[in-house]
Amino acid sequence: MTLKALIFDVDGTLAETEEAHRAAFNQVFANWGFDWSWSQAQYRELLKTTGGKERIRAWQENLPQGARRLTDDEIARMHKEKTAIYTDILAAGDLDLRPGVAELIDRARADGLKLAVATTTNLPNVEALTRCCWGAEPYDIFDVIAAGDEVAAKKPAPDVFRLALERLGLPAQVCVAFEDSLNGVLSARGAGLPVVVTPSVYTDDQDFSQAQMVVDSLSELSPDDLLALTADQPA
Ligand code: XBP
Ligand code: MG
Repeated sequence: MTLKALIFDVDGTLAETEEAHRAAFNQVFANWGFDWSWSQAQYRELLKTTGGKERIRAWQENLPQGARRLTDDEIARMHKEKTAIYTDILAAGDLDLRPGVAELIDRARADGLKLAVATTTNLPNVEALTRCCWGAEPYDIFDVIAAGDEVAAKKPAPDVFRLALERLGLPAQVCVAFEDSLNGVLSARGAGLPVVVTPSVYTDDQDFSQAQMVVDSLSELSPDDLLALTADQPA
């Protein structure tokens, strides 16, 4: 099958964003008067729950009996504030794309491939990232974006990759997904996509045996590697 599109996860794949997310969560907790502060070791575990609202809910489940807990409405409000803090951090900071990302996207565009995003994070965070890393708006870089709460079930469910495929108007066999986490690999594979994994700082201990390819960085990926990935797919 001929390669037609590349579909990218955002956090951990395009850039190492999770430290900025963690800082934003801890800041919003402090703003709300909680003494919760997620360490890097705790966050590594918490990241296994995808989605910020879902992550806060999962955290609350393990609090001692009688501890103050947020309602779903409060979590939604808190998460909105967390998004504002995160986008401010990116606007003020100098986050870089991971090695090879910019070059792969430039090459794909020049070769006439479509580019898409399939992410658990929400659209304002994708905007913050493309502004910070490319100095451009998301739709200047990507043809299609499937994000956050647009789907009922977040990764590892296949919904967000299926939504990206639907918006691309393409079957999975002519696309390649890029991920950094096991939940992302399960989601992409569930949608029928071949997956290339670049493990990130928070996912480097995960099992990627279901991925078609695992590389330290996308600069290691040759055009022939990409073509081989779709050639292997059943018609
Ligand atoms: C990563 C996530 C996100 C971020 C936080 O998603 O699980 O939840 O950690 O973002 P992906 P939100 O790698 O699929 O982009 O707080 O906006 O959910
Ligand atoms: Mg990710």
